[in-house]
Amino acid sequence: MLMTSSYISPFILNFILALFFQASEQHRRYVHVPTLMSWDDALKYCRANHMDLAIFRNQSEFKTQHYPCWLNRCWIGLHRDHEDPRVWTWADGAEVSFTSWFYNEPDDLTERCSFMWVNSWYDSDCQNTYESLLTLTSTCCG
Ligand SMILES: [Ca+2]
Repeated sequence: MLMTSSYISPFILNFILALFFQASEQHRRYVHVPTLMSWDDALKYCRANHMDLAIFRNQSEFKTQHYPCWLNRCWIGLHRDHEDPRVWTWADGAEVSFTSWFYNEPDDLTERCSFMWVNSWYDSDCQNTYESLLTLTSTCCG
């Protein structure tokens, strides 16, 4: 005989899911990958592992991430738009609402990818090989 005491109403379920997504939004997690790769290879590595190159929506998400990329440069998910290189977009297509460019950067329209070093971002040739900083996506790891 089936027990009905474990039944959760759709209303309660929606409430629980809303809390879960709110919690995961507040705790975006990042992973440092010390392997040297081009930007494209780094992105392929991310996608194969259900992650994305790092995305920062605001200062508070960014300021906790300086340490892993203090000694070495790390690719992040910011790249120039394919159609208009003056426009920057995140690897997942999200709108750019926060930036932390170094003084005088970005400085070259042919440098279509970006890396972070200490607490600043730089545009760079996508074929250069750097370490990477990844964002865990909602399909990965809770
Ligand atoms: Ca540059």
